[in-house]
Amino acid sequence: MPSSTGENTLLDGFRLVPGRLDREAQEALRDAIRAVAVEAPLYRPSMPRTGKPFSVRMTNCGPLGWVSDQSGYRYQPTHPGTGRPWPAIPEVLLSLWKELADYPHPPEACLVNFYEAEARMGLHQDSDEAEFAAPVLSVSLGDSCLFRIGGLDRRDPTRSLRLASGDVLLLGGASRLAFHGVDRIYPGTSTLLAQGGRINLTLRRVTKPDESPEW
Ligand code: MD3
Ligand code: FE
Repeated sequence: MPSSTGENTLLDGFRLVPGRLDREAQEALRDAIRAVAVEAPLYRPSMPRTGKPFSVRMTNCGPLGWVSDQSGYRYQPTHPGTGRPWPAIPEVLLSLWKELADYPHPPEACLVNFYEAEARMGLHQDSDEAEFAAPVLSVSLGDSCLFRIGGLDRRDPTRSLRLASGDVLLLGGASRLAFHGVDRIYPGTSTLLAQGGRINLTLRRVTKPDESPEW
């Protein structure tokens, strides 16, 4: 049965785990992501067609990374600026996936989104992957945000939720293809990042697994 947490109904497969990471775990993950961003610097993607810059800066870790530029959205094995392979996904994220994803293969991409105070992410669907049987697992770090999630049609009603540092969100089942976005950042709501801002990490399976071993 779909869960109902307010005025509207959330799609089946949506699960919020508030405060899953304590402060110490958040600090360790922050430091691991800082190391990722040294090897694979944050860059500002642009919109397909228009070339309009995103307000969010991004990087990736894992065998594949999600990129967007004037020619379109895609997954690729290398950083668009350096041409080098993306760094490995930190172990702590792989263990969260094993614990929570209920999916027998590892994630292939971890998109790192960095939001400054004014950054936003418009309502969209995540549909550039070939495998939708796996959930998306998201971890929030730093300042809180106002997250919005709707249904499978852009015009469906939406619900707004505040996501805080250490929260983990799972989008499986029907919710995997729900429209969602980030309406605003609440500056000064966390001390995790000395300069402020919000980091969101999303783990994804991109390709359909073949007959090879499960891990
Ligand atoms: C619901 N990121 O990277 S995380 C994205 O906070 C993205 O940076 C937002 O949307 C962020 O694509 C939201 C939560 C999230 C991630 C993936 C989803 C929610 C989702 C996929 C399907 C439905
Ligand atoms: Fe998304």
